[in-house]
Amino acid sequence: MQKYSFLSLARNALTYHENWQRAWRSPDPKPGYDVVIVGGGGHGLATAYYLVKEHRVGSVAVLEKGYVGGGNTGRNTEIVRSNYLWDEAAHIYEFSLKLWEGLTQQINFNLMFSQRGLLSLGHTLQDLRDIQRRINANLLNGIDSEFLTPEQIKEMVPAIDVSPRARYPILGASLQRRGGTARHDALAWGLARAADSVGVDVIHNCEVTGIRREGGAVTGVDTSRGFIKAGKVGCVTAGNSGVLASMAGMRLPLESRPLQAWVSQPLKPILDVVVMSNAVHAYISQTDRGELLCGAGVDSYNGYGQRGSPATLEHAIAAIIEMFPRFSRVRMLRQWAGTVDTCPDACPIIGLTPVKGLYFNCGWGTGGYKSTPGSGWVFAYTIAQNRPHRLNEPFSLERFATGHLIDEHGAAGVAH
Ligand code: FAD
Ligand code: PYC
Repeated sequence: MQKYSFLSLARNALTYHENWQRAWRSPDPKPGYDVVIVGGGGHGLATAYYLVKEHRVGSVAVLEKGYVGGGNTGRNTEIVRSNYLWDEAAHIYEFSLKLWEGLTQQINFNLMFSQRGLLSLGHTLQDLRDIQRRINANLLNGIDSEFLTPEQIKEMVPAIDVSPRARYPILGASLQRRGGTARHDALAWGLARAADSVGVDVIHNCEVTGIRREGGAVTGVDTSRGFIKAGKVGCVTAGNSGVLASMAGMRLPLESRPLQAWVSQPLKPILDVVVMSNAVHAYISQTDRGELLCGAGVDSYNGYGQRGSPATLEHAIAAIIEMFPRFSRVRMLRQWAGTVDTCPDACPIIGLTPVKGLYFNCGWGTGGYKSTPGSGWVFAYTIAQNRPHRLNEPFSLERFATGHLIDEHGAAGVAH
């Protein structure tokens, strides 16, 4: 790993970073690769890294139309947890959480992974029943989960209003102590460097514009930098997955919607746990810089614009202020949005397609950041072995024909 002394940092600053060593190369595309991964977000980069590291695939490229992490990976609210309801989902998210627990060391890049704990609040008796059911299901799967009373919540989060007169009275919560946050751009940079270090070509400004096929099998991709031959193609393009699928003559059961977030001006430390409320469509944590980092549910219309509507934003801010009245005078610093790809059952699609050599990993919707390492690991397995791993077998495209849906709307964390 590179080491920088204070002097070298100062010298680089004064020379406008001209001689700053790149963390990963910036190669031109080669004429062909064994595997091409479309999409330089966390999932695509992790897939490429594990393809080489675990499966010794000879030549791999990641093609990114913009810059690494410029999609949802660099726009999310950094929440990592594994407290999903159904076994299939719980297994893959817990597998991912275990990978997170060793990832900083594995890729030798500080991801600022902070298992500060995550509260999911309940405001009605039905919320409490759902919370209790999910806690029981989590415990049966070996996932840490516990119930907190309003008094215990208040002790953990002194800034919150748990009084019965509150507009959204807080009746209880589940707590996953191993849940928390990790810095999202560190994940993108760390995975790009890790993939590069095992020989993956990470290629920026290279938009895939077509997927070529011959006799029902993929032969390569047309890009803004010319045709690139490929034995196999893995598409990991989140909100743009429907567009990629149509290039291969397919339709996926996905909707692309805006999901927005915002941060406040920096404050002194006041909140050292993540607080989510699915029922009021809002959630909040505090970053290491002191900003309150908040988010809303998805906007209720389809679109590819990375913008959210003021109505959704206003609703979520109002809900947060109801729960934390003392934040009412805090100033907002900036707001942004991403385009999330949601499936009807709020679970991803990870697997083979009817086109030989073409694979899709998408549909993570509002919740794929936490699964980045696990998703990359199973997708690399699927591409290398041309069959799903047992962890992603339930998430095949066929489930929309067989009816074996895995309804995780309740655990999705944000409403959609
Ligand atoms: P992306 O990071 O979007 O990467 C896909 C890449 O594909 C993009 O960089 C894009 O430029 C590229 N691409 C698209 N089309 C092409 C093309 N034709 N050619 C080449 N490249 C192409 N999840 C959580 O678990 N916890 C959270 O707290 C959380 N909060 C969120 C908050 C917001 C506001 C948003 C928007 C999302 C949130 N998510 C969260 C969801 C999470 O961010 C995503 O599920 C996850 O980051 C998806 O990663 P990815 O690598 O699949 O996609
Ligand atoms: O999946 O935990 C989640 C989440 C929180 C905010 C957005 N997604």
